Amino acid sequence: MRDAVTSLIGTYDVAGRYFDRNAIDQLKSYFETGTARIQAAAAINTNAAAIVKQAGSKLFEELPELIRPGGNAYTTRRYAACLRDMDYYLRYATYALVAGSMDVLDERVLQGLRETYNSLGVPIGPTIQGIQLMKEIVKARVAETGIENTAFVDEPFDYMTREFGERDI
Ligand SMILES: CCC1=C(C)/C(=C/C2=NC(=C\c3[nH]c(/C=C4\NC(=O)[C@H](C)[C@H]4CC)c(C)c3CCC(=O)O)/C(CCC(=O)O)=C2C)NC1=O
Repeated sequence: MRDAVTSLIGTYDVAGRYFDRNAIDQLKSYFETGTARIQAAAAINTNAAAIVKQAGSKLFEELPELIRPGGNAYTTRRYAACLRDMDYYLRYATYALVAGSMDVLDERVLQGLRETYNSLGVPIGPTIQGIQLMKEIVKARVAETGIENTAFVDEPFDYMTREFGERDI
């Protein structure tokens, strides 16, 4: 698993090169945004259960067929599995935010996920909708902590959406 710094070192080491201007700019940006990223992760951590619950309620309000007989989140067991998955996405999003790298998502979350979902009939479109709902809730919470530009918060949620959605052709 890599973070922004170790990936950069990896790239330059393979080429046997010192950090150039481009690398220095990337490092600067990583450290300059460090406090905000940690603050965002802290805001998510203390509210994780509420964020998942809120996003779940909104998702089932928008797509009530999911929790009706025949829906994939119907029955208490599957409902709970769905919210647990949302919790996974949220927790790993915080790791990626802190790492400044999406690598952890590839390695721990996305690998093989589409196959698992397909084999269980878990619909990917609605899952992505749930991930996007969490993004909006998280951004609002992060904004409440006084961080003005919350654009960086989008990255892990959009990355999961893109990678997960893209492979579902
Ligand atoms: C940390 C990485 C990680 C992920 C991401 C993960 C996902 C994951 N979700 C699963 C199931 C599931 N996932 C869902 C999710 C949903 N159903 C819906 O209709 C909604 C759209 C959606 C919630 C948003 C459901 C309902 C199941 C249970 C399906 C079944 O057993 O029939 C399963 C099958 C095994 C199990 O039930 O535990 C896995 C492996 N596991 C992991 O270790």
